[in-house]
Amino acid sequence: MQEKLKKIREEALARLNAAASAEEVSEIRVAFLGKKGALTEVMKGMREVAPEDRPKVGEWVNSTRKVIEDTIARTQQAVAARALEARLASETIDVTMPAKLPRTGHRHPNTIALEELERVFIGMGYEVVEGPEVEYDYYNFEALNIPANHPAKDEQDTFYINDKILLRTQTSPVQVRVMEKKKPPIRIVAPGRVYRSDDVDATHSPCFHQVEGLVVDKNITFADLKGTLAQFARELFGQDTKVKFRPHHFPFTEPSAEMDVSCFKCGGKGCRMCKGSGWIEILGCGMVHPKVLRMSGIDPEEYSGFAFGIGLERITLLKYEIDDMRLLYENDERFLKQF
Ligand code: 2U9
Repeated sequence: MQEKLKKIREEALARLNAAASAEEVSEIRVAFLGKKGALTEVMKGMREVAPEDRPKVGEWVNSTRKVIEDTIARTQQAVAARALEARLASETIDVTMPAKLPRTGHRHPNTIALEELERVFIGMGYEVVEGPEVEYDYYNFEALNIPANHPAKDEQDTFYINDKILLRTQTSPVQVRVMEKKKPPIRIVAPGRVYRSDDVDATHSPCFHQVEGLVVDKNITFADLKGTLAQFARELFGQDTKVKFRPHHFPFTEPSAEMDVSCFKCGGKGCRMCKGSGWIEILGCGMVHPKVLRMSGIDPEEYSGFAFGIGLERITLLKYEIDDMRLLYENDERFLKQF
């Protein structure tokens, strides 16, 4: 009997010594101390032991059980400690490693240019207003002194939803809507997407962006227009920038002009940027036509105003010296990440 118990103890201790996980220790407990375990089987055999030997044998069994139980407890602790150690080692954070930088995006060059333009006009007390891209023919043409069959409608051909509704060709309708609703003084810039039935090339796109401005108040003159746009040019292109106004024609302004700025690359001497002329065309402008004021409910006898229109892409291309407008729309990361 003693031999048998010794064998059980040695086997249990050997297996516990080799146990690598809590599950294994638990299996060993069942194998030796469980209901059908090796030691329990020995206990069941006590009936066959002579009564006088029973206390001694009982003592052997109990001491074997105690040794096995104590070893199980120690092994359990050791296995748990080892598991924790392994987990800590695998989850160690090296705080000296450089952090993974999130790939953040940035503003599109057109947006950068637009926000710069807006900043200049906001600084002069203008409000930024936006309006619908799908517009009534009335707001896009009629209210701007471009009636049916006017040749300007051919130059500004667009996409028609039906006879009365179209994709706006300019952001001027936004300003018309403001004039209808608000009494002067009005001082607004209207940025946004506009559409024309144009083929794509290096300087044209069927969808581009404008920033238009409108000022209406008492006693507004061409001098206000010149002063405002000269200041705008200096803020955008540098304090030494000169401006020049060339007479032009727009149906919605009278008189009308185009404004050039002295070339910010060569200072006016003539270079590739200004095609040798020393001047760069920037925008169109003029005094708001009295008919346009009247149609929107503003009395041209009491009020006058000036307006201007800037092609945003043109400013972006000049600012970054980009020679093809298509690059702005292709969303090629190799191009965009440069800004
Ligand atoms: C109202 C009255 C008048 C807006 C104006 C221009 C001149 C102009 C062009 C610039 C480049 C269009 O994108 S472009 O091709 N625009 O030259 N726009 S005056 O005149 C207005 C606007 C609103 C009520």
